[in-house]
Amino acid sequence: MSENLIDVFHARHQGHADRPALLWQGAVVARLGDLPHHVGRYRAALRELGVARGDRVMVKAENSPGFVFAYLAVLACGAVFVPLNPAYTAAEVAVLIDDAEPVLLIHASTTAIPETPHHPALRRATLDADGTGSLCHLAAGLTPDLAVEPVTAGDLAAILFTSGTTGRPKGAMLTHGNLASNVATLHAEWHFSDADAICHALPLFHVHGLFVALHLGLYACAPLHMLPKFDAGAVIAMLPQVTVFMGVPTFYTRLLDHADFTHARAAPLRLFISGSAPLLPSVFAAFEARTGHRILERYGMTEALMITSNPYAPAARRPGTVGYPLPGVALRVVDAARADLPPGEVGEILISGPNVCHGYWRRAEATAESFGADGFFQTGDTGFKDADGRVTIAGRSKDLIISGGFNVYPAEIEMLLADVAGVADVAVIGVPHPDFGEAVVAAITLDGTSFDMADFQAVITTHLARFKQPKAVHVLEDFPRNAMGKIVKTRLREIYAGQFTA
Ligand code: MCA
Ligand code: AMP
Repeated sequence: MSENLIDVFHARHQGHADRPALLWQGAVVARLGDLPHHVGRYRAALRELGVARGDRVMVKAENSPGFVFAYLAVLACGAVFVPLNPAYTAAEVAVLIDDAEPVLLIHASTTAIPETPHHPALRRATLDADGTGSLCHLAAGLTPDLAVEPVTAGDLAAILFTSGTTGRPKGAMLTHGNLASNVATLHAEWHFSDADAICHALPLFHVHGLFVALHLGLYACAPLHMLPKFDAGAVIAMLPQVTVFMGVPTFYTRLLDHADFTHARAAPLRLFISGSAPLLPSVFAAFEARTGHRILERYGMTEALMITSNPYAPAARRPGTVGYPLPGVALRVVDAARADLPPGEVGEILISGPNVCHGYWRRAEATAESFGADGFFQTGDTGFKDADGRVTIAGRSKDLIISGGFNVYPAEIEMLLADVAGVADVAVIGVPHPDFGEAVVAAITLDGTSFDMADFQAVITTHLARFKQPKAVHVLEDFPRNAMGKIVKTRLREIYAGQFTA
């Protein structure tokens, strides 16, 4: 039997043909019963563009119904979906094309796209949020191809790039089995049903928007009220029509900053979920005081989808913790020798389960490093368990900044900036930020040759997506260093801790 995720969704949609699947700008664009026809047109278009089983299809586009149909069509082809942040620069995309070697690049007509003379076979198509673009036009004129490629649970469904602590992007390989098992688990744990409707304001190019919010709607037969992007006013206006909202902590602080976000507005919802970055207990408390709702915080990562969750019973949700490992997930807290630590002691978090990816695309070494001989995946997060197994994230052993829910790897920026003329040394750190949680800050020293701040800034804007660009740059005489001469980033973080919050 085929284990294509599309077949899983279709089976769940039987008997719900009239239920709205997707709403865009307030209007129903697809019902569950006609979803196969929408997806089938895109599948026919993908086939015309040469996409076959196992091929990578790269998509760099904003949220839109066409994005959803194209994604589902890629899976229906048995091909591999590779989403990219539309904010990436051409330079960032070029590296990922070299790595993933897609047969097709679907992109918004306004987004930065590199020339690719060394990939002559790469086809291109456009997909714009207003429903225009060559892919949409092609699909509209074709007879739906309703076939779904049979695959096994172990076949690749998607590759999602995470920048990696070495500064070189790594593609996490997620299978149909990873995706299907995680959505089934979340559906049960978070008590989803066909009585739900979801406010979807997350970008579709990351796990949170694609594999949590979108998949839950499709799996539960719960209409997805989708927005082009998060906007507090638009979300507040939509709340009377939905039962569930999910987002990154920045969404919650922005809602709380909005005068129209009241107890009455939040009253019809049964569940607010937060993840992708730590939710401050002060935000949890302010949200409860304003709305009476206790936000359900969960923990996940690109390589493993959702890993732990606070309990569904509101009273059992505890701020500052990420709850318990999801059913089927084994979570260990270990010391440097990979020995299990007792409750209360902080160590590295290791996980295994049907949610964990099958390694990194064409990176056998990185895969072997991340999975120990025992098969447990090293998350790069540190934390501890209570006596009853409840997990608290304490920090990260990986050098990572999470800004507004987007990951920024300092090593990538440091490598780039170290090469700028006149720069001797660079350190990139994250410091507290009232809106984004953490903000990127760069500190540099100069080597005494010619240095030009305008050239330096130009390198940043040409090479780095906006969310990775340092929100402050400090030129130092020297760095705080340890006895080995290594830059002490913890000291730098202390020095600039009040940069945005003081
Ligand atoms: C935008 N900017 C940012 C960010 N977003 N800077 C730092 N961090 C960001 N996240 C830039 C903009 O380009 C702009 O620059 C300036 O900051 C202010 O933009 P603003 O209009 O305030 O931003 P926005 O467009 O409203 O976007 C903020 C946002 C967005 C809505 C919070 O960042 C967002 O949707 N974040 C969600 C990310 C997410 O889905 N993560 C899940 C990853 P300028 O003024 O120069 O133009 S999945 C994951 O992590 C795992 C699996 C998990 O557990 O879920
Ligand atoms: P990504 O690589 O974008 O999938 O980001 C995954 C990382 O986000 C995890 O390894 C954690 O460091 C962090 N993260 C996700 N959810 C939470 C949470 N609820 N609390 C703290 N950190 C989180």
